[in-house]
Amino acid sequence: MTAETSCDLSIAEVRLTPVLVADPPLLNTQGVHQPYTPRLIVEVVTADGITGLGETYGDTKYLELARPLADRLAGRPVTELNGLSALAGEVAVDPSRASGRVDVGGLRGVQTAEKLRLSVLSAFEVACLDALGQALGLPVHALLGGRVRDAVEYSGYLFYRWAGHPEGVAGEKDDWGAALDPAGVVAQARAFKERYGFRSFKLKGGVFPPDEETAAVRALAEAFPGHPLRLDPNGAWSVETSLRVARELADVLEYLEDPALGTPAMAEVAAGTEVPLATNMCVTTFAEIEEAFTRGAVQVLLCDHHYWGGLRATRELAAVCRAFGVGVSMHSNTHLGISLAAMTHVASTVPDLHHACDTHYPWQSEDVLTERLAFRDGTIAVPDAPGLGVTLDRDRMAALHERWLTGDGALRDRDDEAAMRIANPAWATPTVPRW
Ligand code: GKR
Ligand code: MG
Repeated sequence: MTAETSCDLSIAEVRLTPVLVADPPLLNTQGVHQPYTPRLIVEVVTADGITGLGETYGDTKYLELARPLADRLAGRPVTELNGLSALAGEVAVDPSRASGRVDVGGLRGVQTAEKLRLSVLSAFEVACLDALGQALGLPVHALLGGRVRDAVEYSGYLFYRWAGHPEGVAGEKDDWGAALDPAGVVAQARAFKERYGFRSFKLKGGVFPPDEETAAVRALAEAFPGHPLRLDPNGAWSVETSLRVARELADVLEYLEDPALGTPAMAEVAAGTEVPLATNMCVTTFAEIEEAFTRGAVQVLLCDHHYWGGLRATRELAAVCRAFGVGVSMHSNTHLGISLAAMTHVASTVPDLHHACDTHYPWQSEDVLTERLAFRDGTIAVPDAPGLGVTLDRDRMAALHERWLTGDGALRDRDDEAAMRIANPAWATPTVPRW
């Protein structure tokens, strides 16, 4: 844009498209991933016809908030991001959706009305930044102050998994095979390294008894000497078990992630081990920071720009972490390329990002983009194209939306416990600590 040109950055239209994305049978403390996971694609269209993209959780409780927020945006400029936060705060949340408690199994931390709003807001903020970047001819990272690295490193996110979804459940097939023991986990890590070049690995734990998961991490350490390793049982262990695992794996772990549930338990574990503790569960809101940081419960905070409210909030969080000497990296849940691009832009601007970020992206065989983001040597090159640097493939998005419209309505809300009950009718998400 030259100095003489001007453009109308006011929002003319907001389009919301819920989609169902194929997801493999990945195991966690709650159960197993459904064959399809809901995501929401947000398009913010300016008066000049520029379309910015955002993505967030697509479950009904998020859609219920996204719709009224979308209705309030018409006529507002995409530059008014602080105003956007205020608008999101005005959207009423059905109290039954926000328990204020950590959800059972705790995968998304405490469920408050504010947290649900922030998760929705994040997609609108990213879409506005994408539109603004396109209008100015600048990448999103430039709007956040500029990148301090050319590529963002990601870790290979290993999961115990079945070869396929339970018999009789419709779902997409893949060639990863099962991983249910140390040999299976190592084979999965080898495939991840060959396909994507990952140089560090995280194992999702809380699935098998801790000794089995400890053995899997040992096997990874032997197979990949020098590679940073993490184990994340999503709070499934007692303080005693956490301390035992930390002792047994102290020489190979980069960090132990959410071994026990909640700040008091994490603080007790932290007091008894030199192994750093990371979390994406006990600190998922600004209100939870003071207690956790002053008690030394957490040494690495895994930010998820979805639940912290966007890319600018992620940078604010990184500044708070810096002040307390707490490391920062990125958490992920099932997501598509729009979110991976957003994560990559913001991660590229955080100076003291010393750990490879998490991503589920390799597990997603489908996307709504014309071109998938590609990992090289375990990293994603930071895009310098205007905006997020990604292009929506409308046909692909329409196909995934069609699945949302016509598929099993129960899949519109992710429920790993229900998915597990199909294979094991007696299954109930274990109360924590399980071990
Ligand atoms: O997708 O099964 C999963 C993960 O357990 C995810 O839900 C978690 O939020 O990856 C996440 C984590 O690090 O806890
Ligand atoms: Mg985690």
